[in-house]
This record gives sequence, structure tokens and C-alpha cells, in this order.
Amino acid sequence: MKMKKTTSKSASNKTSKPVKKPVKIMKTNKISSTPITIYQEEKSSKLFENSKEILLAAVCVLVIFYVALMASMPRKEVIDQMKNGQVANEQRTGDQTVSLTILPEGSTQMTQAVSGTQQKPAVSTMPHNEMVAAGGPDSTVEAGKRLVFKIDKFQKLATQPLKFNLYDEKGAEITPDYLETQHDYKVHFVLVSADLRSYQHLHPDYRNSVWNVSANMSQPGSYFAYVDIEPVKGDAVVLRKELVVRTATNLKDVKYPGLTKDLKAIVKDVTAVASPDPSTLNRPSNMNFALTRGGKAVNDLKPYLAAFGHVVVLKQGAPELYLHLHPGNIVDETKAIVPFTATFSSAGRYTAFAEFKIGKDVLTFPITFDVP
Ligand SMILES: [Cu+2]
Repeated sequence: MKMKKTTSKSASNKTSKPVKKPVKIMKTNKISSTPITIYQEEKSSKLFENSKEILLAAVCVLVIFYVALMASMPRKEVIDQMKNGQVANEQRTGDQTVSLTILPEGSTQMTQAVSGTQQKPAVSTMPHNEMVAAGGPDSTVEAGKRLVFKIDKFQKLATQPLKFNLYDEKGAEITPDYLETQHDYKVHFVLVSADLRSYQHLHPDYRNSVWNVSANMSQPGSYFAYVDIEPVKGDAVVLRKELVVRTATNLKDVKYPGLTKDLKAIVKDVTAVASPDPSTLNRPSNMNFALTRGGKAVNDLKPYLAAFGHVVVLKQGAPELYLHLHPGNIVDETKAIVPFTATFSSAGRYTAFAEFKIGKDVLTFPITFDVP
């Protein structure tokens, strides 16, 4: 965290300065009109000497208080930096990159486009759409060999301990040392049920030579795991794997969530209203989320994983299409309107899972909308 350079080091030096005694001012007492003035001057100059010390002490106290306050409240600063489109790298080491790159399997064109624009920017609150727009909109996610689960078929309807390994293009294992931290974690693990009715965003641990995470898979059917990582060398990538509880889901038979009425989702006491505007395919379009409580803008929106919000967008029936968006700058925090941009390449029905930290809770708002 950045500290203001104001310190108290010079504050006490001045107290050792010799105090000049006022000289014989009472002499002038004879003049009736002036003594009071002079006496007052004398008094005020003494007062001034004392008040200097008081003032210095007060300044010290204020500086100490300020420093303590800044140390205990990094959030405000993070917010300010985020408003300015920066992220507190000092505080969140390695948090310099946008979290996801969306690469189709074996597409060199995409890889080039993405690496051309990504270049490990120092700013991570830039909306992902830049990358997506450059690399191609709602692209496919690499599936297959690079994300390998110890077990990918389950019988129990339960929270399952999942274990997996990650590999690079050459088949070498990707351990934590080979990963950048992005948005506070080395691995972001999104698990979505095939019917898009269950969504989890988790953060696995690497233990005993394997990544571990527990995920709720209490419904039968397929789940899609998306692992987003940014290798130290190479581009960020999203890897995908289908996990099956009992029987795989036939995507043609899935009853997906219908269009969300008024594009409004309510979780706890918070209402999120999305305003996607995907009027033009293949171009970045705005997608704002307005967060309210009791009809008023929420006043306790907090940064979460180094952003003011995270939106994962999936196309119904197309698990290979995946967008992960982060907001740009929040222009007016008091309005609690979080601006995202997304680029869609194909018409259809999409479900967005928008995560916001509001107060102490991270709330996920699912909103289904159409891209005409
Ligand atoms: Cu995110």
C-alpha cells in the first residue's frame, strides 16, 4: 500500500529552539491607550510559543492518526486507484493482468491477436472486452488434454473433492511457480452445471502435487469446469473439462433458464439490473449492472478479487463460449452502476453470472438475456 510521505520526523525539532523573553514591555504602561495592546501582544506572543508546541503535538497526533488510518483502511485507496483505472500492485502482488484470455483450441490467429493486445498490462481493471474484441468475441475455450482430473465421473450427489493437474502445450505440468497471480489467485475455477442453473467460482489449492477444490455437485448431470490461468510464460488461457455426475447431460435436452424478466435478479436484499446492449455483433457493447437495495443504489459495493465485479457470460448450449468480464472505471460510485463491455460474435441466448461484493457478502446474480 502506498503511504503518504508525510511523517512526523521533523515535527519535534523545533521545540528545542530557545525562547526569547519579551523585554520590558511594561515600560509603556504609562501611556494609557497602548499598554493593553502591548500587554496583549506580550500575552499573545507567549501564547503563541505555547500554542506552537500544542500545534506541533497536534500535527504529530494527526500524522500518526492518518498513518494508522491509512494502514488499517487500504480499501479506500484501492477504490481510488480502481477509479483511476489502476490496481494496487503494491498490495496485490502480481495482480497486473486481466484474468482471462479466451483461446480456441489450436487457433494461432487468436493467440496472436490476444498476445498482441494483452502484453501483461500494468492495469487490470480494464474491461476484458478489449482483449476479447481483439482476439475475437465470445470465443471457444480450450478443452482437453491440458486440464486433467483425477476423477471426472461421480456417483454421489454431494460436494465433491476435485483434484486436477494442469499442463502446458508441451505436456509439462503447470505448478503454482509457473503461474502468475491474477485477481488475487493463481487459479480461478468456475464450475457451471450444464443447465446453467448452478454456478460456482472457486480457488483451488495446490497440495500433494495436485490442485484441490471442493465443489457442490449435488445434481445429476454434466458440469463444465473452466480453469483460468496465466502462465508465467505465455498467454492467459481458459481450459475446460466436462465433469459428470451419474449421467452426462445431452445439451439438446437441457431446459435452460428463460429470459430474465426485466433483466433483474434479486439476491438477498440486493437487486441487480443488467442493461446489455449487444446491438452489434463483433463489436464491444456496453453491459452495465445497476445495484440497488430498497430502491436506492447500494452504498457498500466493495472490490472483490481486485475488481468491482466479475461477470461470467455463457452461451446456452455452447459451453465452449465463455466470457469473463471485469468493469472499467466506475464513474460514480454512489450510483452503484458497474460498467462492463462485452463482444458477442453470435446471436442467441446467454446467461451472465455477475458477482459483486456487497457489504460482507459476495452475491452472484444470474441474468439471462438475448443477443439478437
Ligand atoms: Cu473476474
